[in-house]
Amino acid sequence: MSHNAELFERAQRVIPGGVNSPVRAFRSVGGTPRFITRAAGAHVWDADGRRYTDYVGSWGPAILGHADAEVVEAVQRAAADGLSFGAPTEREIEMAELLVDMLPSLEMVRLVSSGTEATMSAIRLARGFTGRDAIVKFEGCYHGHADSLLVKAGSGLLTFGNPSSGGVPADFARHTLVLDFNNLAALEECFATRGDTLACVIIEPVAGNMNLVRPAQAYMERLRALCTEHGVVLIFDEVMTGFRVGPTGAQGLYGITPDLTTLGKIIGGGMPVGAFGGRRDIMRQVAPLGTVYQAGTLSGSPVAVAAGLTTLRRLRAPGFYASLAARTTALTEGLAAAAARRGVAFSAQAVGAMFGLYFSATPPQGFAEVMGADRERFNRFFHLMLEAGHYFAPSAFEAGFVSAAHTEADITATIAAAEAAFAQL
Ligand code: HOZ
Repeated sequence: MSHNAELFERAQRVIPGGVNSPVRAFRSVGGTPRFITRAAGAHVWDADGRRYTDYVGSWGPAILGHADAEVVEAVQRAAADGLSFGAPTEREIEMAELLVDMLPSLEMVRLVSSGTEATMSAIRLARGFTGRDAIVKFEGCYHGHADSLLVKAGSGLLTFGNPSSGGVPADFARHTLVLDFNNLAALEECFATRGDTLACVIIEPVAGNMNLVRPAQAYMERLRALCTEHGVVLIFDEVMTGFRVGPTGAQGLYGITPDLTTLGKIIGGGMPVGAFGGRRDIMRQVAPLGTVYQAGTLSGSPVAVAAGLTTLRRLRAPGFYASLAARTTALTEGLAAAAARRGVAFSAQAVGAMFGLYFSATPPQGFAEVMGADRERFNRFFHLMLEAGHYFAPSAFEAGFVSAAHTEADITATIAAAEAAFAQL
């Protein structure tokens, strides 16, 4: 039995499903999860000593590559001075100042410990600010696992949602309306009938939890206009896209200014950090200034903030994003060309350093099209690539990530392996 299989068996005796986050269990693709023992640059190693070129990158944070020397050193130095104080530190101010400087829509920001905390808090804040209860999210967008966000569409276009998880009271889901991503008619109808009762709309501006789905520019512009018209707080969940699709996230890429933004992943440089921030008048409602309560013992952890600060500063190097985007596009174009040579219906696209792979002739525009792609083929492709030493997300519904540590040789080797895999599908 392989070490990975032994560890999986052992893990399942004491951890639900053997994992601390469901997608890691490989349920979607089948087979045995790889237990990672170490990572460096663009590579991870598993318990059997096998090396993989990694396109998960800790689901986004590893934009500089794994175990970047400067980030690791910053963490070690911070840790030597104490792990956590439950009191403010100067480094938190530096982090907030840097975020406000890097992202023009942020006037004030609060640090938390995860993306889930960030979105949950942003929604409470939007409700507190507007005095309204109803919120809008989009089918296929994921914003962490807070109760009001684990909701799927109801029976009709404008009926409130149903829980998508056990343990979520139907009464909570009742306040969440779920719309179809990129569907302009549904958006117009929603605002025409309920616009003045909505506290907020929360959206992944480039959806990264139903594979990768790009928004239509006109759709995003109309969404912004409708929110302004009806006094609805527009929340961009940039936990995944923030500092990933470009230096100013998806909001910079599409030229849309949200009222609030949630961040995570990259801003922690691999350590647990999240943040929510935006308009000063809204952020001033957060306790202790305002009535909206939010708190955390480990919020602004000095060690995590050290990792995040070091990472964010490195992203400001001239040409950083251009070269990262070029490498990501080289991957997606190379994969698409390899599939075409092998006659496989496949498409791929990159947005900055984030990408989507689809076993369908063209990239999907929304949730229904994502669901229509050939999942069985993806699963076979995933396992062939894994066997060949290339680690993609273990689900057809996740986006992929390229880091600054991926070399041209890494990308070329992945494309060559993919061509061999396509030939076997
Ligand atoms: N939230 C991630 C999927 N989009 C999974 C995180 C994990 O399993 O580490």
